[in-house]
Amino acid sequence: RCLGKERTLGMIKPDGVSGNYTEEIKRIIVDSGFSIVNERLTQLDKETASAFYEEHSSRSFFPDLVSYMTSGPVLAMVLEKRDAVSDWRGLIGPTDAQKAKISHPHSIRALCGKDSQRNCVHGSDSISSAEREIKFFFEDVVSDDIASQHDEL
Ligand code: DGI
Repeated sequence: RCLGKERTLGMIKPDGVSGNYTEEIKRIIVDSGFSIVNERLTQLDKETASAFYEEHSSRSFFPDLVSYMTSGPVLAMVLEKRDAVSDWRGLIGPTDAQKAKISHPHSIRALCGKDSQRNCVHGSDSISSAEREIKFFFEDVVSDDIASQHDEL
């Protein structure tokens, strides 16, 4: 791993995968200077999706968010480059895809997102979130172990 490089978690959400945006998004990722150092296509269940978005568990949209995130497979990717966390957030654009289409027309959410929930892609919002989220998908956290840990919370 080169000095100065950083890693973030990128994810293509169920609408992005089922809408056949995977190849186009990967092209944008590589053309923007990221390396895709690992990837995993997986189906989240209710427990794992709830654990991933735990910080939003008290929000009114949480049940809808969990059913959306479990509606089909997601592609989780470890993305690496200098300033990966903030550069990937910049590339995906604002949370609300409707706003993204106006303010960030070249962003990925403008390309394939629908609204503030079905926004096609995810990106870690800080270096510490990136570490947690990479572990979540790539150190076997998407497994029965974590689901049962979450149940005990
Ligand atoms: O980090 P982001 O994905 O840009 O945004 P976030 O951390 O504030 O929210 C995480 C996800 O929760 C977001 O991608 C979609 C969902 N969400 C956020 N705000 C809303 C929302 N879903 C609905 N339905 N309505 C919201 O206002």
